[in-house]
Amino acid sequence: MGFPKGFLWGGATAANQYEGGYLSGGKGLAVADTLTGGDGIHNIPRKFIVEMPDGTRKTFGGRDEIPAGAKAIVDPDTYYPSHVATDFYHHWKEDLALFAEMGFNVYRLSINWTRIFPNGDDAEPNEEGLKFYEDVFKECHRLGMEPLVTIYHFDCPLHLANEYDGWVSRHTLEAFKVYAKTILTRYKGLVKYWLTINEININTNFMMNGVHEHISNKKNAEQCRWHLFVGSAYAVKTAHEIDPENKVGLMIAHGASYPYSCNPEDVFAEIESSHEGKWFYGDVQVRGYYPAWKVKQLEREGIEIQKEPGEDELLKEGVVDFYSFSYYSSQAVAAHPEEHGVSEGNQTRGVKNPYLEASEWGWTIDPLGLRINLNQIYDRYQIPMMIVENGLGAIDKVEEDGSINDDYRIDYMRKHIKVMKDAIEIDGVDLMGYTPWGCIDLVSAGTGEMRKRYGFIYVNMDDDGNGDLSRSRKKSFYYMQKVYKSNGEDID
Ligand code: BGP
Repeated sequence: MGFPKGFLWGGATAANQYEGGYLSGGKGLAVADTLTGGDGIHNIPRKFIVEMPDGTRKTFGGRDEIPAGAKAIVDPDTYYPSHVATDFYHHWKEDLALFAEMGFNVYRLSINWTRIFPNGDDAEPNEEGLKFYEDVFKECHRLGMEPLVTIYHFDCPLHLANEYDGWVSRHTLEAFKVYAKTILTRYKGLVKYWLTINEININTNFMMNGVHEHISNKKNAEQCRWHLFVGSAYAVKTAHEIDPENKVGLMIAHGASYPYSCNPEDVFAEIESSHEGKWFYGDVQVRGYYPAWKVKQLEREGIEIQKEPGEDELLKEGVVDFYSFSYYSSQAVAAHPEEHGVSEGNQTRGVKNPYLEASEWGWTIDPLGLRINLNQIYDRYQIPMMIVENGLGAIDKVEEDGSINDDYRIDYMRKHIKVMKDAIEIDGVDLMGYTPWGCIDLVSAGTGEMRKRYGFIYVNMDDDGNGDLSRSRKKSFYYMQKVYKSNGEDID
């Protein structure tokens, strides 16, 4: 009963939101380094400052289209949260020790492509970058933690974005293959758990991937998706060739979604939305081919994806070993959404669900939705699953004595861990691990804020870059420690 022996307990971070050291050790610029902070509660988006083809400067919202030929830049007078972030680059030993103290036996982190290849497509990798992660992985092992490494987490090299339109271009795919093979080779024996492309379903076609015209140009968006799928399959296949011990997962933002009502129109709207938003990405990476509805859709819209010989086969050869996903909240879907209120989500929007409460950022809190997901995914694919992100983004208050009493976060974690246990014990799903998001405070991907904190460890840093970056344990730190050290037995 309960969580199986050897269950992977840990936490998750991403280089562009956590590492800082944005030019240290030979690192190059990534698109994320050109994104400012925003304000998620007041709907003020992150921004890009870009140089237009005629040499003038313009500012765009983080999800806007940027005209072809325009180049995102780092403006010396603007504050960019990723440049220091919460500075794992200079605090890694201290942070890894805290993770181990919390009881982690796995730690999910991403490798910053531009630390290894500063422009993304350089002829030789940067040894200083390779050595940095090697030291981190060795320290993880010394402390009893398996690294779980995301190869690509929202960090398209800026050079590839500006000069090649990012993942729309085959050049980016080819550069990614070299990058993936380089790290898979270098870290053989040090890393055995890998994730290919973070939240492949929501980052396929926005500027984070370097793609300029992503809304108006559907053909580009589909080509971008194809390149990401091929890149992911290549990474899986290569990982298996380099070391048959390697286990590789996909990474999908898999919020739960419900038809708004039992009106068949709402039910069908939900099917279409889930097809497009989630299952498409799972089907391709678990089964190795495009689902029938997508083939029909592409035909109907006259979109012909540019493929190289052997790529269809590669999708089949590079199917993943496990299904890993992020889960924060759920959404309702209606055939006529304009008749209902809006509900925010992890880079997505749905219809307001009257049965659920939401966080300060408008993300619903729905533990049972996680159990629904675990059942649906397992029913569909019958492969092991891992929850590689989950958690509550909230404003924390530091008391005069320095304590942070985040009972709201403990409550969120407890309810989600409870349904994981139910899904294992009662539903019989094969769940192999749990790495909640932002186990230590870091920059929000969606809003660029620091005050939207997920951590069990507090970092003294604010939205404007003030703070001494000191670390302290929140109340939730001790709660998670108790859960982890009891292998999920003690969750009350
Ligand atoms: C996912 C990303 C993470 C992370 C998280 C929380 O989209 O994989 O990078 O940031 O969600 O989202 P946010 O930071 O917008 O609150």
